[in-house]
Amino acid sequence: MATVTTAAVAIPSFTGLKAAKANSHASSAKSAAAPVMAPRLSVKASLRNVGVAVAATAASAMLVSNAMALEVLLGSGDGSLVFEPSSFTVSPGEKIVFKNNAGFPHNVIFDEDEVPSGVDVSKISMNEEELLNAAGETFAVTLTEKGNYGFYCAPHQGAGMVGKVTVN
Ligand SMILES: [Cu+2]
Repeated sequence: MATVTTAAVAIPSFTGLKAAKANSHASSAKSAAAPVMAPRLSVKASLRNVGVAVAATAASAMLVSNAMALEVLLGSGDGSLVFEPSSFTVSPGEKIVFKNNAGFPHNVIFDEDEVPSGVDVSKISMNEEELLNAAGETFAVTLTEKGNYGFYCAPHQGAGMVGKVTVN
């Protein structure tokens, strides 16, 4: 919240200096060069301040989105065909991000026999034919219905690439 306040203060002051610079240009024809220099330096300094404020705001926004998402790796660090973690709990509405890590292609399919009643698996799964082929590719899903969900990777289900998530 403090960073937002900083940005709100810095940007209007920058705009004000820009206007001051324009005014000094208009009057510079009849005045000496020296008075024009001061506003120019001020504009540079305020530009730097705006840059810092914007960067700080972006960083705090990123922290917020990270706190709201759980990351699940597709393929473990040693190359095993598993979800990591393969069993976890999230809050209703918490974002789950499945991220390609090793042994791809992978995908994420929720098992229609292992979801709370009334949940449409086609709305929370990738298509069976759809695959994450490159490192770092992601599939994100948000589950709102409380209960236990089972999911698997279609190409590697037979190899044991299955997982469970509890929404509670
Ligand atoms: Cu897989």
